[in-house]
Amino acid sequence: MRTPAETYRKMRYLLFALTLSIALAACGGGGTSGGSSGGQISPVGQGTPGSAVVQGKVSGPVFIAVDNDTNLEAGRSTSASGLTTFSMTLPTGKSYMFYLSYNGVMGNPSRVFPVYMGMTNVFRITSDANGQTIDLGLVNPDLTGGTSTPANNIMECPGVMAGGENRSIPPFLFGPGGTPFTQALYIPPVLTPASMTSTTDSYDLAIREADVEIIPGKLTRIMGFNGLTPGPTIRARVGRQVVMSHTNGLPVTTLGGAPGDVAIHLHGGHVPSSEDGFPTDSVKPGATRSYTYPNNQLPATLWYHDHLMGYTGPHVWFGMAGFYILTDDYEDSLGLPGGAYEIPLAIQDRNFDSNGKLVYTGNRNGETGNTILVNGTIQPNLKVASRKYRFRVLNGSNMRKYRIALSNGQPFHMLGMEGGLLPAPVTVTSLVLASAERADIVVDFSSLPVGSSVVLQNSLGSGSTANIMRFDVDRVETDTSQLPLTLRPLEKLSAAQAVRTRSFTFSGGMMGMMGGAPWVINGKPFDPNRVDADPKLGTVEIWEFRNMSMMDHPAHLHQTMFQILDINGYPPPPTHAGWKDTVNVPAMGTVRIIMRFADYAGRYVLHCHVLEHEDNAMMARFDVVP
Ligand SMILES: [Cu+2]
Repeated sequence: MRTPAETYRKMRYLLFALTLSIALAACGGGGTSGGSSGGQISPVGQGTPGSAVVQGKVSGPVFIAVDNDTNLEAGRSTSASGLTTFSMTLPTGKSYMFYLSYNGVMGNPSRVFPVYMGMTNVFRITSDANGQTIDLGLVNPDLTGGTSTPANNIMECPGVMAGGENRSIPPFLFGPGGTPFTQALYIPPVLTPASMTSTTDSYDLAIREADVEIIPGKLTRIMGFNGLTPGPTIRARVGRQVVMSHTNGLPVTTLGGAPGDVAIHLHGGHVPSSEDGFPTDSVKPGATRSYTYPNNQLPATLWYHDHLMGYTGPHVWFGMAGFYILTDDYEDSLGLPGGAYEIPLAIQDRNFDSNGKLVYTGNRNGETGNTILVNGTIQPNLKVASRKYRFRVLNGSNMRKYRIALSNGQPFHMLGMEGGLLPAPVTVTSLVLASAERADIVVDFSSLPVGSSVVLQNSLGSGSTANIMRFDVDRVETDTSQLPLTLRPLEKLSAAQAVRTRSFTFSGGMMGMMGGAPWVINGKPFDPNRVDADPKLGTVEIWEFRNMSMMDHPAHLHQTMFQILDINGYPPPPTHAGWKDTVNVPAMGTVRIIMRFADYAGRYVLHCHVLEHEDNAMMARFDVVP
């Protein structure tokens, strides 16, 4: 029996010999955001001590699991040479670190795995002759197949610290009557410029805490642009400059214990480095800062949000995000549904306590909530006419991934994703959106009779996270809008244009050990003073993202839109074949993107858009050099 301190010293001693560390987060079945029982899973209820058996084959001399909270060893298996089967039973409700030492050489980056309680978790760890791990994965339960139940779908697994498992968080709080779809969708106001010149629209925004009614009859403290969440919508035109002037009215310490400093980023904006909201380029409480956006880019659904170093997760969770919709004359000429028939939908998940207070736990695996909001309204309804609508859908969630689909199975039409219009609409019946991804879609309600309803569903969710909002057809209207056969020609970048290929590996870091970073790129935690890539201004490059972990990492690049070359070796689906700024790099998968670094030199960032991964160092600085 070791004391925690003794174990800690033991682990320090072992560290020099580690070639691999795997952080394992025990995934409980008692959570309210998707921990329902299914298949072979036998979840253990909240408050009940459970256990999970971990088995695998390891070729290193030591394999050890350590409780990450107390540094108590949970078990150990030793292999002197060759492959040894290990098996250990771990108490659940904790997170674990696994270490494989091999010949005293530091090797591959670590990986993150959930451990599923009440069942056997089989890992596959194979090293080559040099001791480098060549194969590593969770064999059972199979998280990669298409048949996984919500309980073993990693995106539904909230992790040991996630809000869904926090017993202070009550089950999902519906609106009045305990039923969804009772509140009308909130549509953020379009902000009027404080001043306009022949070239520039200037906006003044006040960032502040505010009490808003999200749950009927209760007040929820948020922090938001003009005290709203989402913030007011900015409508911008290509070629007209926008100046957003933010006055930071937050206290020094704000909600969730986060600092009141902010760094505002226009997500998807092609802007000079000085205007990009670099994570350490912060605006103190009481200060005012203007950001100038040239709008010298293709029209698209952009959004603005806080990007403060280490605190983007809580700042966005508590409300700091808003739409920025960029249009031009050409798009106007297409006759797409507009005005009252063009509606932004920001989908976000949150947890509330029984008093209506937002609860943020800072789960380093990614914060998830058991309550789905659209534009800050819990599972709202929208009264629609029997005609076409254009919805600009944003996954504004910190971590949760959605597969959107309509409950009647009817198709919808994709106009584009983050970077604007595709060459032609793509008709689909469902679409997966990772954090920060957008879908510009047209839904045609004309075949639905007045009085009928259709639900926008999330087929990756279960229970309270399975439904997003409901459309209620309440009138007939003449529809003069168009869904054109073609939209906007696409300049397709080809691999032959690239002057260089760079590789970025996304993986878990030495979580908790020696104060290390939980998430890293190319084995390194974010350092704002270290330049990890230096593409030359005006050139085209290919960047390869390798995900060496069992969680998805939606990779987001600042400065420019990109195109996907391939995902796990396959060309992207037609929906993803246009300009994008975020691409989901699937667990253990590889994605290659291509882009041109035009117009602006200076420092920018590449990062995972699971906000708690980003906050926990999964970010890299790159400098565009003249
Ligand atoms: Cu990530």
